[in-house]
Amino acid sequence: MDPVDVVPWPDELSERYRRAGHWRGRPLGDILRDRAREHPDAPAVLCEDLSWSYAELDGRSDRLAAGLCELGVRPGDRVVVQLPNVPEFLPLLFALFRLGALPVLGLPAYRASEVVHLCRSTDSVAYVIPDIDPDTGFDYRALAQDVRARVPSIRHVLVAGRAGPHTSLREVDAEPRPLQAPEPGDPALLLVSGGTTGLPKLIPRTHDDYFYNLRASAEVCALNRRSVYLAVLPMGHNFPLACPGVLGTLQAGGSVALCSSPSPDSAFAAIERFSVTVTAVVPPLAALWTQAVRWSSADISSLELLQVGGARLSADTARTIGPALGCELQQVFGMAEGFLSYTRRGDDPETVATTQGLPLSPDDEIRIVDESDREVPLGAVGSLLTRGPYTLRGYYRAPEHNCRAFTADGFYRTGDLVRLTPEGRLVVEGREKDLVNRGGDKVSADELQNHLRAHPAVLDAAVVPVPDSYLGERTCACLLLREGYDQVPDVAAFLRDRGLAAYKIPDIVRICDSFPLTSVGKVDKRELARTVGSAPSAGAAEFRPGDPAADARPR
Ligand code: OOB
Repeated sequence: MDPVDVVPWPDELSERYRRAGHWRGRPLGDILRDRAREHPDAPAVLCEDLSWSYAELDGRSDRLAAGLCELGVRPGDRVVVQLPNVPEFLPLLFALFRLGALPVLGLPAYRASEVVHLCRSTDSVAYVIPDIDPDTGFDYRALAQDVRARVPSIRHVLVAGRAGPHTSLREVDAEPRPLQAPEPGDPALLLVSGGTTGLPKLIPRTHDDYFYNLRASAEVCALNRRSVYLAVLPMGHNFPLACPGVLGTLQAGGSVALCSSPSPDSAFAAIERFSVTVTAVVPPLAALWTQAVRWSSADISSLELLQVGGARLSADTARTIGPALGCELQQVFGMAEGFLSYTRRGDDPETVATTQGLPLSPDDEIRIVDESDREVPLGAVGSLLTRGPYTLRGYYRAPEHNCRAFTADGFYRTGDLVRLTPEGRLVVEGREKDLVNRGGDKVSADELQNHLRAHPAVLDAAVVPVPDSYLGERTCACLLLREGYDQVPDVAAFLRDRGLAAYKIPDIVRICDSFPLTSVGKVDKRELARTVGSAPSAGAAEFRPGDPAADARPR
């Protein structure tokens, strides 16, 4: 990897993290190696009628690594992976880790706009997809044809399923061969940032830092060989992947069960069938499950721990979760960039309901500051800055953005507003970054505004969150129209045609005469959000995303 692509930790901190035993100098591919040696026959992956032992998952990963090598995938190459929670995801990840090639993890909801950006900004050599989304009928193979035509670096499209014009992932198979292990300080994967900029930034996570992230998370959650983790959220996201998620579970020697839909029916059936002990969801799903359990006949008594994170969980909802689902609740505040904060097992229920817990690592350094980067008094609300053994030091290939996103001494500006309780626990109070958090799905205002401004009728656009009882926030696009236009009824179709993921399509479109401005002449988003949230406009046109996969709202 070109050294200008990633920003390393300074030597003195690296040394500290090694001495503390956080960084152990082992590549992520070893997670599986150790467990396959210790208990080869234990179940590693469970999905419908399929069950793969550790030995089987290990062997499949080696064969796939060799197959990818034959295709010409080399150490340091990038491979965009856009898979739902299918078993093939896991051997693919381990194959790439072992090869030293970097998975670039996209979400299943991404469409051409997002995927082309991921492929182009990383010069990826391959793109891995499912065939068809069984719920919506969406054909990823057609998307891949479009992507391939637009991104010349993509030499292979690999399909988990029926390949159509592309290559079947099953055919990527060869006799295992010795491979040069990657350096533990090298990036192992690229995660997508929730993002506040026009195009999402990529987050390099090293073998050392991610291994620590998932191992320490597994310890906090007390995972062990008897743990059965259900992947409900898409595994391309940091939370279900490594907090502790599927990788943390495998590291602990437990079993990973996969569920393709987060609906209560599917998830509860999977919990019963596989005797799931732990899973992770976003707040709207936690609320939905808490309601749905009353009408469900499924036996979910095996569930010990429900992790909830990704967006604000109200204390009222939090208090109902444990009693309704018969399990312990854990709040998780985290980010793909690294920093994680967990309530701890055994914390009293009020602490779990009202705080986001303690930082994961004793070496997480946090500062809570005002607009001038001065620390606020203890207990006051301020912006969270952080650095530590698993928090990035710079986005991938983004030197200019990095100057703004980090302090001179390497603290990451999270964009979250937090305070500390007298016991030192974190409470997330709000956000200063310009995005809409739609129940855990992040919509960058800047990215959406740029798409909206491309519409012939749109002179300017300002995207703000509006409160929503189910998702927490919904997306409102405020538009100024060009002369001669008084409506834009086709906004949703326009955005979909531009290849935007369905969850980014505004929930509400509002035509405005002007935008409120700050004293320095910028659009005053806070004021705009306040007026939009408080008074429905007579002229407001309302849109629902056309893609039912876009949100889990019961209709
Ligand atoms: C997780 O990661 P991202 O990268 O999709 O989003 C990070 C942002 C945070 O900066 C914060 O604004 C928000 O999502 N957030 C929360 C939250 N957890 C995340 N806001 C309020 N309360 C929470 N509990 O969302 C993520 C990554 C790993 C674990 C959990 C969540």
